[in-house]
Amino acid sequence: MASTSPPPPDRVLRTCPLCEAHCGIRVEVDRAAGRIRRITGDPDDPLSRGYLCPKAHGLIGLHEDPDRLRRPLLRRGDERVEIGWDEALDLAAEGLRRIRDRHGADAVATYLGNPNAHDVGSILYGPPFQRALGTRWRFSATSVDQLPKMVSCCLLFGSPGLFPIPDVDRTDFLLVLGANPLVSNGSLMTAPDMRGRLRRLRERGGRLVVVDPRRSETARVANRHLPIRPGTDALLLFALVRVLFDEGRVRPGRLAAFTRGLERVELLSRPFTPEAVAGPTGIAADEIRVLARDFAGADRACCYGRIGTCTQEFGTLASWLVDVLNVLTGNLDREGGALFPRAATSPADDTPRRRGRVPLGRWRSRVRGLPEFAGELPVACLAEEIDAAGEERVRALVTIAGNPVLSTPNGARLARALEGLDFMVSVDLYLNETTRFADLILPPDSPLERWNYDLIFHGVSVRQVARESPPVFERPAGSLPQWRILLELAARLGGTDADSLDELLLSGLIASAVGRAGTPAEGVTPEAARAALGDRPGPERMIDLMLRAGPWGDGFDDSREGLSLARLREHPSGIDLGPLEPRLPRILATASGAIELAPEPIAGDVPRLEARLAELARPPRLVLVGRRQVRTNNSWMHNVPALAKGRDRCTLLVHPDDARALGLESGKPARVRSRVGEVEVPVRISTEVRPGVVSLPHGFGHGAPGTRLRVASRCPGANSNLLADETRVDALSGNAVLNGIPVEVTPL
Ligand SMILES: Nc1nc2c(c(=O)[nH]1)N[C@H]1C(S)=C(S)[C@@H](COP(=O)(O)OP(=O)(O)OC[C@H]3O[C@@H](n4cnc5c(=O)[nH]c(N)nc54)[C@H](O)[C@@H]3O)O[C@H]1N2
Ligand SMILES: Nc1nc2c(c(=O)[nH]1)N[C@H]1C(S)=C(S)[C@@H](COP(=O)(O)OP(=O)(O)OC[C@H]3O[C@@H](n4cnc5c(=O)[nH]c(N)nc54)[C@H](O)[C@@H]3O)O[C@H]1N2
Ligand code: SF4
Ligand SMILES: [Mo]
Repeated sequence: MASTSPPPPDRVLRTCPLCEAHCGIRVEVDRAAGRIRRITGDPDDPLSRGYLCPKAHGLIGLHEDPDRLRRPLLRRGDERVEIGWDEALDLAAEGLRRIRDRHGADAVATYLGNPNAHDVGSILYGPPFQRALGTRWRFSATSVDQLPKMVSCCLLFGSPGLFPIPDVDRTDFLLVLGANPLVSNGSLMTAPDMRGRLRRLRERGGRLVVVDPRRSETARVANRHLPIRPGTDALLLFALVRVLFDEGRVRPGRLAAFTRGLERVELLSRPFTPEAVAGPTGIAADEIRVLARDFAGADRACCYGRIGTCTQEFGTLASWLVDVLNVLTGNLDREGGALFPRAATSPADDTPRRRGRVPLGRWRSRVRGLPEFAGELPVACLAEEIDAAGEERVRALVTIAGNPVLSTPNGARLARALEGLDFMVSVDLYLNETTRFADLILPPDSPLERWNYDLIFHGVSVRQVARESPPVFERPAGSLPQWRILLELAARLGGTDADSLDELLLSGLIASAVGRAGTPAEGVTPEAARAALGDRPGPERMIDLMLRAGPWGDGFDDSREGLSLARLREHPSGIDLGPLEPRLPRILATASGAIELAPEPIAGDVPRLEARLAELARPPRLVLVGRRQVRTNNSWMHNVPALAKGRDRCTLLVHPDDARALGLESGKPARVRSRVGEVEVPVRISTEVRPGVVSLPHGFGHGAPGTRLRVASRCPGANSNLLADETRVDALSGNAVLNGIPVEVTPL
C-alpha cells in the first residue's frame, strides 16, 4: 500500500502540522541520504510570510526519532512485539467486536486527541470509524479545551463550529483574556507571527489589553495588563457589559436587526456592577469603567478569550460574554471586529441546511450524569465511567492521537482505570504514558510522509487562504497512513471491505456537495463529479471535491478560473482568498435565524455565578494555573532533543510575597498538593504571577515504566494534571477546570 506518485522534489513546500498557525515551511531534503537538510519559513505563504517558531525545526527530530513507532506493537505480557498490519488490524477489530457483542457498543469508549485536528486523514476518516464502532461514549481533548466556546457559539449562532475570529490585522483595540498567542501562536485564531501582528496593531495606533493572572509574554507587549484572579473572567466581562448599559454605550448597529435577548442580557448583568466584582476579580472598579469606555469608544474593537476563559469553572459564561461584548458594541461580524471566516472547502451555499439544533444533554454520562454535547461526553468523567462498578461500564478504549493520562484531570486515577480495561487500542506515534496500557498500538506514518490539507484551521484563520501540503518523503514500505488505519478498522467493524467503504463515503460527500442551485457545481451530476475525482483512494479527492464545489470552486469545469486541487498545485505556497468578510445574518443557524444573545441554558447558569460573588469576596486560597512555553507542544514533543534541551521548564512560578509566606526558595523543590494529588517541582520565584497564584506547565510527567521516550524521560518534569480535580467542571458544558485549582505549596 505504499504511495505510487513520483518521488518528491528536493525542496518541498508545505505547512507545519504542529499548531494552529500552520505556518508555511520549506523543507530541503538530501534525497541520497534520505534526510532533511533544513526547514525554513516560506516567505510566499499568504498567512505566515516566512514566519517560523522553533518547533518547526523539531519536525526533523520527530521524523528521525528512533523512539517513534514504525510498526504495530502487540503487548504479550510485559513484552511488546512488532507484528504486521493485517494481523494488527484484525486483532484490533476482533478485540473491539468481542466487547461490543458481549456488552453493547457503549462498552467501548473512544478518546481523540489534539493532533487529529491537524491531519486531514483523521478529520475525514475518524467519523466513519466512530460510526462503525457505534458507541455514544466518545471523549476528546475538546472537553479540556474549547468545549465551552462551542456550547456558547451553538446557543448564540446555531452551530458549534461558528467561531467568531478576531480580525487582528484591522482592529484598533484588542482585548485578550486568558490567551497567550505570543507563545501558543494563536488558537481559534490562526494567525502566524502574532508578535509582528501585534506590533503592527500598536504601530497603527491601536491598543492591546491583556487580562491574565500572569504577566505573560503577550501581556508584556500590551498597553495594559490586568492581572485577574483566576476563574473570575465572567464577572469582569459582566461588569463591562453593565457599564455599557449604565452609560448608554450599547450600540449593536446593524446587528440589532437580527439580535434577540438584549433586554435579558441587561437584566442578567444587574448584580455585576464594577464595585461588586472588583474584590473578587482583583481589578479596581475604575479600571473596569475605563476599559469599558475604551473598548466601546474604539473605532473597531475585538474581544477574544481562549484557554484561560474556557478551562475554568465559568467557562461557558465567560466564552458567551466575550461575544456579548462584541455584539453590544457592534463589533461582531464587522471589519476589525470578530468575523466568521469562510473556508474554501465549505459549502458554497452557506445558508444553513438545518436550524435550531442544540445537541446538548441528549444523553448523560452513567456515573455523574454529565451532559453530552455534539455527540461527546466530557473527558473529566472518563476514568469513573471505566472504574465505577456496574454492568454498563466502559470496558474497552480506543485512543487516537491522544495522551489523556497527561492531558486530562486526575491523570493518576485515569492511569489506574486504563490498567483495568479489558481491551485497549491506541493509534499513536509513541509508546507513552497513555499508550503503555494499550494491548495494541497502531502507529501511522510520520507527519512528513503525509499529504495534508488544513481543513479545520483554514476555517478559523484571520485571513482566508487555501494551501495544499504535499508529503516530504514517500511513505516507507510497511507503513500506513492514518486515514487508511481508520478506514480499515471501520471496514472490519462494519463487515465490509475498505475500498468499498471509501467509495461509499465519497459518494455521500458528492451527493451533499453537487447540484445545489446557485453554487459553482449547480449543473453537475454526481456521476460527472465522481468521474472527475479519479480513482486514487483517500482524502485527496475528497478535498478536491470540496474545493471544486465550494465557494471559490471551478464547479468541475477545468476551463473556469475557480479552485481545484490541480489549481492549488500551481500555487505551492497557497492561494490568498482575501480578508474576512461579514456573513451575518445569512449563516445563522438558530431556530429564529437571529443571534440569540441570552439563550436559556446560559441565562440559567448566571445564578451560579451570582452565588459565587459572595464567596469570592472572601480572602482567596492559593490557586494553580497553567503555562505554555515556546518549546513545548502539549505532552508530546518532549522526545525531540532540539526542543527538550536547555533548562528545566517544568517549574512552579511563585510570587515573592507568597514565597516568603510559604518559606519557598528559588531553585529548591516544593510539594504542591491539591484535593486529588501531589507533585514535587522546583520553584521559580517571580513577580510574573500575581500574588495568590502559582503556575505550572502541563504536558510533563514522563518516565513512567513501560514507556519508550528516552529523551523525554531524562527531564521528565511533573504531571500538572495529577493536581487537576476531575470533579470540578464548568457546570454547563462539563469542560474540565484546569486553571484556578486550589493548592497548598510547602517546601521539601
Ligand atoms: N492542565 C492542563 N491540561 C491541559 C491543558 C492545559 O492548558 N492545562 N490544555 C489542554 C489542551 S488545550 C489540549 S488540546 C489537550 C491535548 O491533549 P491530548 O490531545 O490528549 O494530548 P497531546 O499532548 O496533544 O498528545 C497527542 C498524542 O498524539 C500522538 N500523536 C502526535 N501526532 C500524531 C499523529 O499524527 N497521529 C497519531 N495517531 N498520533 C499522534 C502523540 O504521541 C501523543 O500521544 O491537553 C489539555 N490539557
Ligand atoms: N508552544 C505551544 N504552543 C501551543 C501549545 C503548546 O502546548 N505549546 N498548545 C496548543 C493548544 S492545543 C492550544 S488549545 C493553544 C492554547 O492557546 P492559548 O490559550 O493562547 O495558550 P495558553 O498559554 O494556554 O494561554 C492561556 C493563558 O490563560 C491564563 N489564565 C489561566 N487562568 C486564567 C483565568 O482564569 N483567566 C484569565 N483571564 N486567564 C487565565 C494563563 O496564565 C495563560 O497565559 O495553544 C496551542 N499552541
Ligand atoms: S507556530 Fe511553530 S509550531 Fe506552529 S505551525 Fe508555525 S512553525 Fe509550526
Ligand atoms: Mo488545545
